[in-house]
Amino acid sequence: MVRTVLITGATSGIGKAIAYSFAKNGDNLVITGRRSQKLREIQEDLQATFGVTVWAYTMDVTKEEEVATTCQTILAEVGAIHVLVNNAGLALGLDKFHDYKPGDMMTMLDTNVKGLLLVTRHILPRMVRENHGHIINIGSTAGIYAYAGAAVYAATKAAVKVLSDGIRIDTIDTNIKVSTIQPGIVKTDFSQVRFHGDKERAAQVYEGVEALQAEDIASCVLFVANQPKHVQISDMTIMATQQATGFMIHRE
Ligand code: NDP
Ligand code: 8X3
Repeated sequence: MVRTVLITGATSGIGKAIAYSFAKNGDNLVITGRRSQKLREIQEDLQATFGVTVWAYTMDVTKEEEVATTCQTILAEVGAIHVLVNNAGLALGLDKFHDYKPGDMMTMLDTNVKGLLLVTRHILPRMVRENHGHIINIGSTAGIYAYAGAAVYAATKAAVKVLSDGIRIDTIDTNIKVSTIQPGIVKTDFSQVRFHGDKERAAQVYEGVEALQAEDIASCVLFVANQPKHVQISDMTIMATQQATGFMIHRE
């Protein structure tokens, strides 16, 4: 069966790699994110390279009305969503909690938690009505192991894990699956975003360690999504080989 896979935050990094891995698998895609131009470029490339159908919708997951309207439009124009990958997310700053910029704290909460809640709340009811679907939420090892300067980011990712578990309980009498993917250190634009565009500081995060690549996480997501109907992978944690906990990393 050709599935339709909706991905939030598909303009870069892990979300973009997930889009490519599902397209290569022959699935149709709905890609979303705030950067319309990037969405269009990715849409064209995916369609030309893999011959699948790709819809692109600009959607900022922190904007409640925009999420409601866009999700309704997607369900009306595209039809059923078989897999929802809640990937859009970010960390901002790496400061002690008492020094944190309030705006950064709230943006992390709004994106990583409220955004995921809103999108899921709009897409899940039809999955329940039609008794099929798979929600794959991108958490983080930070949701298991808090680390210095990341109290709020870690809390948002712990929330992702607990929300997934709660939704799995609430859909237990359906064929819907809910999975949390918890990556460790992945080399993407994540650190550039975290350090507000400071490329040098971002590069230091990946120095001396062979970090995971976005494609490593994408292949795990595809594996989770490609299990038979009776197999539900609830959680998957993926670390770099020289990583033992969220922030315990051996560097050469
Ligand atoms: P990137 O910065 O490369 O990608 C983040 C994506 O999220 C972009 O596509 C961005 O799209 C989207 N996004 C951010 N804010 C919003 C918003 N308000 N509305 C819609 N989309 C938004 O980082 P990663 O690929 O690394 O991060 C993807 C996910 O993986 C995040 O949830 C992150 O927390 C998680 N993660 C990352 C790890 C890492 O080490 N890199 C490890 C563990 C988890 P746009 O700017 O176009 O809106
Ligand atoms: C993002 C990676 O190392 O900041 O979740 O936890 S890390």
